[in-house]
Amino acid sequence: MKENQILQSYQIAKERYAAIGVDTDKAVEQLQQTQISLHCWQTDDVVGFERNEALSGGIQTTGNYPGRARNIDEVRRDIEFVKTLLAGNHRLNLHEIYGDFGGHFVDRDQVEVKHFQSWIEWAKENNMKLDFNSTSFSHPKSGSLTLSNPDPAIREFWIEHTRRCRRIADAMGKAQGDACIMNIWVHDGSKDITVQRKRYRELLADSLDRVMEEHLPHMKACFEAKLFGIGLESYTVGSHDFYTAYCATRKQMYTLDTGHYEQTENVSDFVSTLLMYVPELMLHVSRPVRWDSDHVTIMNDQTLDLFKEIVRADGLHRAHIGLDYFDASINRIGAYIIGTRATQKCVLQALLEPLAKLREYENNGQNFERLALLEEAKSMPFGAVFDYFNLKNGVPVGEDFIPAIQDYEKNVTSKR
Ligand code: RNT
Ligand code: ZN
Repeated sequence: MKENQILQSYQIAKERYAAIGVDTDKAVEQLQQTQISLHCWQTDDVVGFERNEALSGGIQTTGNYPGRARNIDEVRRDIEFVKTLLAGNHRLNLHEIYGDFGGHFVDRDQVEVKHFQSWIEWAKENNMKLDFNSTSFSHPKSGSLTLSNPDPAIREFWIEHTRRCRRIADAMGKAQGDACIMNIWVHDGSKDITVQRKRYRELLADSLDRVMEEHLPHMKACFEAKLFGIGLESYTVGSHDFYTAYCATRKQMYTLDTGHYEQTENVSDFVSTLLMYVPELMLHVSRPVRWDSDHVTIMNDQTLDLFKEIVRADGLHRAHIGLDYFDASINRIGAYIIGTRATQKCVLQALLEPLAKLREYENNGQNFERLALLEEAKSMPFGAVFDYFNLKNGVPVGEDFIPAIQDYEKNVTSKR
């Protein structure tokens, strides 16, 4: 598309939105400030650099599209390229298994800040802030229970791991002058019926309390709830109700992964309650197809509703946005861009909602008018605003990112 066409379209869109009380310049500026935490594990199908073994622990990738990043340099190169195609300034979300272990085996209870020093430096050079995750899966001691394991030796191993990860996150946060958000997700659960549901939940709460004992001011922990894991279908220790109660009583951040709900549930309805009782939200924006399948995020009703609900609840400043999907069946860099752009499109549409007018109608009992405006808002020219946002940032507009990714595939990933 020609630059002047994009600018003209934006002017027309701006006037249309202004007529329903929406300031598009303001929405573009808010979108500019909205950072998305890019999940490093999209580059290599959640393998990491620890053992180069297959993924285990309730999650799975499917597909073997060529070009997977095989080492730290390839992961970095891919992310540097991804950055060039995205408007805005984003973060990088690392898992512990992506440490710079220098060719040595470093077990999870031995990991230290030094294993992430080169990431801290790389992030600084690339003007990216880091987020972090402890890694409880893909390990001989993972089994079906980690932090909630009744075996003291195994439980202590994972407590030590998670404590060390908090210290690493704190060092990252300190270096970047902005809190590093560390996600704690453990797959703990049971394949078949268990008669000791409460016992494992008590153990998990106790382990987490112990993990959180140390005062670390440059990091924030968040706790990810889940419905079930593959091979752990009957019971999940860290269920939604468990973590809602845990985060509410401990005043901690809750991680809402859009893949972790029943397919017929309206995930966005959880937002307002959570925002009342937990300090902040971490979002793992994903796409479940039939189950928690971690398909590439797209601009669908579920993702749109999620961000609309956050904006309607005046909660955008209390929500941290991260991506969490891993599709190994298509170009992985392309998957990154599709998912990030889709998330931005949803955030933008939420910001462009004529909320003041809608609230006014609702307060006056004008329910026909509310529904009519909600319907009309759906076909407003948000695409022109999104194109302008990308143009302004000097990144490809519309489908122009496709050839850029094809070139990168030709010159880089296909040679791996
Ligand atoms: C798994 C969780 C978790 C992981 C990442 C790799 O169901 O969603 O967030 O996807 O930690
Ligand atoms: Zn997740």
